[in-house]
Amino acid sequence: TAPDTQRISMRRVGASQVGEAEVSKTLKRPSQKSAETIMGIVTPIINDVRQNGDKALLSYTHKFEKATSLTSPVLKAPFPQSLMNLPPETIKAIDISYENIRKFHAAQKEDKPLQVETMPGIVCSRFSRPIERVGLYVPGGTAVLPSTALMLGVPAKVAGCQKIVLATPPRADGSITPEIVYVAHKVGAESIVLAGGAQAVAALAYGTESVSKVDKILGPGNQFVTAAKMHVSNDTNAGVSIDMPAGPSEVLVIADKDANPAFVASDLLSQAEHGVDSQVVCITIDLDEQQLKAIEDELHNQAMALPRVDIVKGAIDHSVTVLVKDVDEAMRISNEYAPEHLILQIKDAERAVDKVMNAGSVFIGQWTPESVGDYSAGVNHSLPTYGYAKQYSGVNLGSFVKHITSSNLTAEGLRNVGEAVMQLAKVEELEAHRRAVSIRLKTME
Ligand code: HSO
Ligand code: ZN
Repeated sequence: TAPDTQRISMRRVGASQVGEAEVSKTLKRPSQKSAETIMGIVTPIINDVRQNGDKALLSYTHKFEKATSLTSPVLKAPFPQSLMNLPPETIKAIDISYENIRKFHAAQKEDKPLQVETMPGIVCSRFSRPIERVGLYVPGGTAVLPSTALMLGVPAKVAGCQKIVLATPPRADGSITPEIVYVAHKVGAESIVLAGGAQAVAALAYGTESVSKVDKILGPGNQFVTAAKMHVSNDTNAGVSIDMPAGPSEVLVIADKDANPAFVASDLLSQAEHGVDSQVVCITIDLDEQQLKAIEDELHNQAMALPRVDIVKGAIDHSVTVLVKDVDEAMRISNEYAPEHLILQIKDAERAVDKVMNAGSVFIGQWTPESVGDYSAGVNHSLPTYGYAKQYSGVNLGSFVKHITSSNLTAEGLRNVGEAVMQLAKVEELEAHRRAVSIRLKTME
C-alpha cells in the first residue's frame, strides 16, 4: 500500500468536537487574488481593446492563446459545415441535452403579463422583453466546455434574444472546438469571437470593427474574466450588465448511512477534477469509522484511476469532510456555506429539500449525480459560487429578459389615489408632481 503522504484524502472535522464557529472557519473559501492586483492587470487590456479594437484583440489572442496564425478575431454565421464535423454520438448527446435544457427553460416563460388592479381603476402590469444582444463567454483552459455554450445559448434563444454572440478562446492552431461551433449554430448565434480573457470581455462590452457590442455578458471564467466583467459593468460608457460574480466551482455532498460510498466519492471527484482551486465538501451524518473509511477508500482508489488525478489532488488538498449528528445540523452548515451544487445522498432526500435555503442547484437522491445537471438533465450549470448562492440565482430564462411595468388609470382610478399622491408630493416638496395630479382632477370637475 502507498505511504500515507501519497494518499488522496480529505481532512476530517468533527462538528461537535470543534464547534460551529470552527466549522465555518474550516469551510471558508480560500481567498482570491486581491481585486486590485487583478484589476491592475485587466484594466490596461480592456482600455487597449476599447481604443484599438480588432488589432489589439488579435494581438492578445496571438500572445495568450498562442494562436499566431489567426488573422480575424470573429467567425460570422452561417458557420461552415466543415467546422462542425462531429461523430454521430456527440451530435446525439448534444441534441438530447439541448432539448432537455430547452424544455426546462421554455417552461420558465411567463405566458401572459402579470396584471393587478390595486384600487378600482388602477391597473398595474408587468411584462417581459428579451435583452436584445447578449455575449456568452465559454471558457477554454484545461477542458473544452461545449456544455457551457448550451447552458448559455439555449436560454438566450428561448428568451428571444435577437443577437447571440459567443466568445471562446481559440486553440493554438487558431481553430475552435467543433462542438462549440455546432452549439453556436444550433442556438442561432450571430458570430463567435475567437478570444478569451479580459480582451474578449472588452470586445463584447464596447464592440470592435468586427465584434458586435452586446447589452449583457454572461458566462463563467477565471479571475481575469470575472474582473473584466465587473470592470465593464461599472463603466456607464459601456452600458453593459453581467450575470453574476464567479469563483471556482464547488460541491457539497451530504451523505448518511444509506449513501453508497462509491457514489459519494464519484460525486466529490467529478467536482474536484474541474480545477485545483475547486471546492469539495462532504458532510457525513452519523457515520461510524468503518463507513467513513469506506468513502475515503473509494475516494482514493477512484481518484488514482482518473486521468486528471493531479488536478484532483490539488482540489482534495484543501477539501474537508465534516462529521455531524443529524440532517438539521448538516443543513445548517450547508446553508451557511451556500454551495454552488448541493448533493443529497440521504434517506428521504426529497423531504430535506424544504430545508435548503442557500444553494445554486440541488441534486436529490442516489440516482442523481451532479454530472447529469452539468450536461443533460435540463437544469442550468451556470450557478453562483463562492457563497453567492445566498443572494444570486443561477442563469435561467430570467437572466435573458428584463421586466417592464406599466400603470393604467381611469379617471376613477386617479380620483381614488390622487389625494395620496398629492400628499406625498407635498411632503417631498415637489410641487410639479402634485400639480400633475391636481391639474387632472380639476379637469374632471
Ligand atoms: N460543474 C461545472 C459545469 C461543468 N461540468 C461543465 C462539466 N462541464 C460548474 O457548474
Ligand atoms: Zn462539472
